[in-house]
Amino acid sequence: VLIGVFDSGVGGLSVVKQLLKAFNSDIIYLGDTARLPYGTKSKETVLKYSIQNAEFLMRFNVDAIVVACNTASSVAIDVLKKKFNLPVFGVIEPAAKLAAKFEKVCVIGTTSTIQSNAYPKKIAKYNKGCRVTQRACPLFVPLVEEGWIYDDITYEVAKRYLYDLECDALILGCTHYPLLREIIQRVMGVGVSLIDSGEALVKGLKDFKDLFEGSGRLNCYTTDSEEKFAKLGSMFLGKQFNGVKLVDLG
Ligand code: DGN
Repeated sequence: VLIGVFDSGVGGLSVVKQLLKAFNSDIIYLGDTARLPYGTKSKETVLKYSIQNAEFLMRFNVDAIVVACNTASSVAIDVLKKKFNLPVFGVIEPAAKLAAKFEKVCVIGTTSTIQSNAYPKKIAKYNKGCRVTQRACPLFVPLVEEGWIYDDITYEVAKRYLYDLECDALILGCTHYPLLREIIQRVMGVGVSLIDSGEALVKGLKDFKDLFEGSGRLNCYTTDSEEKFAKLGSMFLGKQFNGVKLVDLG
């Protein structure tokens, strides 16, 4: 059984890390680094890229596709589910379902994810009375990619974005944000539950064990520099890896 996973770049490897930990899945990963960031692009563009990414993964006869990117999940999941005749899993619904148990929820993500309203819509499906506040935090992505994870500047940026948010639970609605978990928790206070969208997705896959259990093989493809992918990627995966291949999606 082979799982295809894609993201706009290396961030989705934080989801791969969880999949390997929970199921030791066999994975083909595509990071579309040549065309990132998706978070600032239009819905139409992100949709087009998402379909191309899924078509690339289909070439490997994958048995399921995981959209490990919040931006792509928010705009493309329904189309992908209709277009491809296999199970397609995204990161929005599982996190929304967890968040719906709370009264006051905040969602942070890229500009496109927030503008799509994908999280509030899904949360309302599970709990109409839940009050949802959203905030785009676009600077978090480059800060993480710079490796400024435990940095005073990142802390100041987090304060600026989050200081006035009040909630019981906060969704980390972007692949990069779990790496800033400590700083975000410090700003929000210990009383706020942080929901990691990748972690929520993997928890929800317990019912699909047969599909996801494997022997932990990971093959990565990138649409831009292999070196950069490997270097940045190891930060998200939590370990070194080699054998990244370059692919041209046209
Ligand atoms: N992977 C994207 C997301 O989860 O929304 C973040 C990276 C980006 O495209 N800006």
